[in-house]
Amino acid sequence: MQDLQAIVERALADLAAAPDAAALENAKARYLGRSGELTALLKRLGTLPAAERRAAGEALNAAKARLEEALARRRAELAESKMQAQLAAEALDVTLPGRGASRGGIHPVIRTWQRVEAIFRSIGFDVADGPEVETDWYNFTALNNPENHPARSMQDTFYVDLKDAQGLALLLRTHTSPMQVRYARLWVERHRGAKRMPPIKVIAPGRTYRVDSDATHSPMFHQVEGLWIDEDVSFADLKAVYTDFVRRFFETDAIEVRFRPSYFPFTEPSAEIDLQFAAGPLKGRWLEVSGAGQVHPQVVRNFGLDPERWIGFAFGSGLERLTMLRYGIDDLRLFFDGDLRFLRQFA
Ligand code: 2NM
Repeated sequence: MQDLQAIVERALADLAAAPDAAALENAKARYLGRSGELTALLKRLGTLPAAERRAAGEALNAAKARLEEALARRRAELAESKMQAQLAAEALDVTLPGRGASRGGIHPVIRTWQRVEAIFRSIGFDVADGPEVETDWYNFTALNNPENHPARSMQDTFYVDLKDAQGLALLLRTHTSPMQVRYARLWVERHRGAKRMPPIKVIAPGRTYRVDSDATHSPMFHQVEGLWIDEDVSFADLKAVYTDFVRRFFETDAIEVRFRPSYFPFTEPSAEIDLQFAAGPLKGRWLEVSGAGQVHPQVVRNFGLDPERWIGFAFGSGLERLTMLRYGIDDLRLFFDGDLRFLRQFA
């Protein structure tokens, strides 16, 4: 069995040295395969004299067991190093610095929104926001819009294919005044039974929607509406508050403010508010900036208040319009194009 000793040593060396799974399986075939060297010896076992057969058989089986054990060990080694190589190749260095993100900017209309909030907060107004999908009641009825008013038509208003819990139409709010109705009614509710209800002083900035799209109208636009209700709030207060607002908003006292008679269903009397700069590129032209008026008695009633006792004003301004005047922007569409050459100027 000189042969066997040599075969086993060679086989153990080959198996241990196999560089990969394919080489290992080849080495296995050379010794343990159907025409392998050890298999050949096993096949010759039957030709040996009976006296030698037992010892030779034991030696061959022991040799076979050693080779199989060596094969299994090398298989495990190769599998382990393959996995380690894969882990190393797929490793992520989570400590690397990022590739860098560029800094965003605040959209000019949102800058206006923030400015308006800061100014009105500083004179004691609360800021309210709420649903953009409104009920017909809050958006129109509570605001004294007649049932057949054209603003209520499908031509002018985005209706939603859903009804509220009472089966009433839902729509995208066409102004932020429904939020003021919500705010006023909650205010009244909260102070029910109190000795004295504090004044309602609130602005409602936010997105509004109308079926309108051309060079000077977009289907979504931003409004801010203001509301001040107390027992003695007058049109003079409206003039003072709004004049103070535009002077602070445009950062100049060289602005004249003019109130022109107008009509809105939710105010009586109603006015358009115009302003005129005494200097600068817009100097000398009356520019329309807002609608306003004394809140209509029916609307006060819809707030849950007695219009014989409670009185006040409301106004509504477009944030796009205020932004265009403040920065000298001449095309509304620039706000919606997302052109970085435009937007970067405000970042
Ligand atoms: C405007 C013009 C005039 C207004 C009225 C109300 C409310 F809720 F008190 F009835 N909020 N906003 C109003 C008044 C809005 O926008 C051009």
